[in-house]
Amino acid sequence: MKKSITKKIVAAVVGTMLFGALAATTAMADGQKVIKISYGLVKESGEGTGAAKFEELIEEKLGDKFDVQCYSDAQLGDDLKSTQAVAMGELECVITSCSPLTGMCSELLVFDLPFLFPNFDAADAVLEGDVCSGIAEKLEGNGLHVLGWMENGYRCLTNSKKDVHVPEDVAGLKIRTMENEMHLALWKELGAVPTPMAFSEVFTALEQGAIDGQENPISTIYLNKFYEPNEFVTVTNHIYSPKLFLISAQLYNSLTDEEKAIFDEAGLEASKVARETTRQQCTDYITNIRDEGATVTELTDEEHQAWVDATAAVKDQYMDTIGADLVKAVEDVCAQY
Ligand code: KDG
Repeated sequence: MKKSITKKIVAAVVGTMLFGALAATTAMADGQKVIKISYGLVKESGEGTGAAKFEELIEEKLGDKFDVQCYSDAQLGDDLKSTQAVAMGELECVITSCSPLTGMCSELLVFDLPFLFPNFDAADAVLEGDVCSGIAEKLEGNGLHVLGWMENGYRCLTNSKKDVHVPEDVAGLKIRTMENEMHLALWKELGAVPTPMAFSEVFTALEQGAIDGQENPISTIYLNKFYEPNEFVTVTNHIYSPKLFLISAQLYNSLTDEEKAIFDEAGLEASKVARETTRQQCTDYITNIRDEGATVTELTDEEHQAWVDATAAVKDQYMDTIGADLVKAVEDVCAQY
């Protein structure tokens, strides 16, 4: 009898100690909310630099409440998977290409139109203007709050087969594309064989010869060493790709007004740093890629025009899907630069 009472007392004491430890641990976690940022490129990329800047700003101003953690190289999932997790409130933040999200928000297809943005000033004016405010409202309805617009950059072609100058040169080449209907349509229109796949699978597919080429900005081509399996690089600049820096709307709406303002301000500053970094890399890395022994072809004005002409039909094909008004609004801004 006496032993069983002793056992019960010991069990009660141990249970209380364990509960107290758990409560303390939970209290620590509650004291600092963890904010995980998922992105697909390497830490040295523009988006990696932007994510680190956001982490610095939030921990400087709200470090007692939030612990920002950045996860590169699609460690937490590729663009679409991570964005879906953020929309569901299962993940806090993501930096993603717009192209895989067009099923969620068809207006984003406007950024897949070839040769729409004549230069970076036009891109900045659109990304910071009313056009993107409308898209942000649509995304809010999908559970996603826009903290800022970062940048993938102007997309360029790489391949393992030939030095490409004009559209006819890509006939028959198996070109990896993002999982996006307009990208598929564009390369099919040019006579290539478009092959959609997630970004994280591209390097291996190139190495194994499952595909002949891919298209991404110069900064991505260099940082992900695509010039190794693809010795031919053509600076087509055929599409300007922005990126979205998103936070769960559920999490954002749980913040105080002061916290929201700090998050929004940090998001804008981090996105500006990210865009500046990507642009500088896209300029500097052309030389780096040549130094690695790859052939880098920069188009003549005549060759550039041939690409513009050869891709024009894709725009007509998607005008209704995107919305003629939205396309015109973007073109009107771009016409000023
Ligand atoms: O996760 C990486 C993507 O966001 C993007 O940077 C890569 O444009 C890209 C692509 O081709 O998938």
